[in-house]
Amino acid sequence: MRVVAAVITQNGRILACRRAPGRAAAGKWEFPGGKVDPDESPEAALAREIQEELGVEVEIGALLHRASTLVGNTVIDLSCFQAWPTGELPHRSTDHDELRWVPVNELRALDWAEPDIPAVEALSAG
Ligand code: 9L3
Ligand code: MG
Repeated sequence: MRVVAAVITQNGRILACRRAPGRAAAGKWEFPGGKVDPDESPEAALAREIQEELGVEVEIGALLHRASTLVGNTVIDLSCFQAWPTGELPHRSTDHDELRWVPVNELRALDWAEPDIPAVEALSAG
C-alpha cells in the first residue's frame, strides 16, 4: 500500500499526530497523511490528505525518507515529505485525538506507529 506523510515543520518543531481510538494503530503517533489514490502523484495525494484530515494547506518539499514495513499482512510503503503550512496552523484532525509540536531532538520519546519509526530515526540522526 502506497502511503504518504507530511513532516510539517514550524519554528523548529515538527507536527506529530496521535491516531484516534477505533482506527488502525490507535494511540500511536504518526506523521499525518494517507493512501495515494490510483493515478495520483504522491505530492498531490499528500496535499489532499492534509487538507482532508487537518483542514489546512501545506507546501510540499523534498522526499525525506521512504521505507516499506510489514504490518500484519500489509506492506506499508511510506514516503515522508517535508511540508510547511502556508496559512493557518493545524489545530484539529478528523483522524487524530492529539496534535503536538515536537522539537526534533524529542521525537524519539513518542510511541510511533511502526511504519514511521525509520523516518523518525533518520530525522533524529540529523
Ligand atoms: N500509516 C502509517 N504511518 C503514517 C500514515 C499517514 C499512515 N504516517 C498507515 C496507517 C494505515 C495506512 O498507513 O494502516 C493508511 O493510512 P490512513 O489512510 O489510515 O491514514
Ligand atoms: Mg491518514
